[in-house]
Amino acid sequence: MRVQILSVLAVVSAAVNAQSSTVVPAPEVTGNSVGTVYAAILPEKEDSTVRGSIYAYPASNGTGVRFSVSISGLPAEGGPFMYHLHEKPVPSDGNCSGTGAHLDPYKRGEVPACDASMPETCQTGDLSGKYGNITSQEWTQEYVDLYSALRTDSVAYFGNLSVVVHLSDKKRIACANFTLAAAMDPIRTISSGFALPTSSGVSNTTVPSPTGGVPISPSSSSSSSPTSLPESNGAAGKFVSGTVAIFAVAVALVL
Ligand SMILES: *[C@@H]1O[C@H](CO)[C@@H](O)[C@H](O)[C@H]1NC(C)=O
Ligand SMILES: *[C@@H]1O[C@H](CO)[C@@H](O)[C@H](O)[C@H]1NC(C)=O
Ligand SMILES: *[C@@H]1O[C@H](CO)[C@@H](O)[C@H](O)[C@H]1NC(C)=O
Ligand SMILES: *[C@@H]1O[C@H](CO)[C@@H](O)[C@H](O)[C@H]1NC(C)=O
Ligand SMILES: *[C@@H]1O[C@H](CO)[C@@H](O)[C@H](O)[C@H]1NC(C)=O
Ligand SMILES: *[C@@H]1O[C@H](CO)[C@@H](O)[C@H](O)[C@H]1NC(C)=O
Ligand SMILES: [Cu+2]
Repeated sequence: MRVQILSVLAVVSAAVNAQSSTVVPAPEVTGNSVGTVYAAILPEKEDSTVRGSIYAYPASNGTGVRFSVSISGLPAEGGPFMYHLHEKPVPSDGNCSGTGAHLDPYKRGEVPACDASMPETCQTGDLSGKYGNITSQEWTQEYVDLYSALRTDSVAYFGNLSVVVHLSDKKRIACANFTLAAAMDPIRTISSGFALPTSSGVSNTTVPSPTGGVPISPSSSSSSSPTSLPESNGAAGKFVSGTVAIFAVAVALVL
């Protein structure tokens, strides 16, 4: 009996150890090529100078998501700043506490800390852990994260979630929902667009507005691009909600 109990304990403790020391790597998310552009635009609050946006595009080869980060007005003290995809949207009152924890669909947890040399082992939403903290008051950066999804059928989908910017002590200083900025429409071909903020030429004057247009990356801005973007997110948003409404009516009729 004692031997049995001991061996059960050994198995349990081995399992616990395995769980805490082995991080299951996140899979790369393929099939992001067709779809949509999402944007998180930090709200302009009177009591904060922080402004900016994070655009999320399907990676050009379909694997992962290309993030374009542009943030300005960060405080002189309190850095380096961290930012993450969080697991819940921002409540309507704008309180960043309501966004919950980091997006962590594979339940890796907070510890051990993300090792940027093995980004697949980090929490999916830990963008600053994987690609670096924000170390100045103005920041632009672009990168592809292979583990994020714009496909709604992936657990790593964040298009209806949020991004949160933190001080070094984790205090939440800004947050925004991601929203659909444009649905890519292969039929229409509009080649005009904003230039993306680039890593050279940091600017605090122009943050692309979600209603003013959609920035198009240097790599996809040529007129031969097979994809295109409608002029305003209003149209895309109406189209989507219209589709949802039709679907809801259809469901109602069936039921
Ligand atoms: C897609 O491009 C990324 C770099 O942006 C690369 O790491 C990845 O292996 C590529 N995937 C495929 C399937 O080609
Ligand atoms: C964020 O999105 C959620 C869900 O769509 C919505 O309820 C909430 O009001 C939005 N938050 C803000 C600050 O717009
Ligand atoms: C934000 O929400 C948290 C709890 O979620 C609460 O403790 C805090 O007082 C709220 N802040 C404001 C400004 O309402
Ligand atoms: C976001 O969308 C996904 C896929 O449609 C869904 O499973 C998830 O519940 C949604 N999350 C929130 C917070 O709305
Ligand atoms: C980012 O800053 C936090 C807080 O200061 C720190 O714990 C973390 O190690 C930093 N991450 C990187 C990748 O430098
Ligand atoms: C941009 O930043 C520079 C220096 O950081 C400042 O002098 C300038 O007034 C800022 N412009 C705007 C529009 O905030
Ligand atoms: Cu966070």
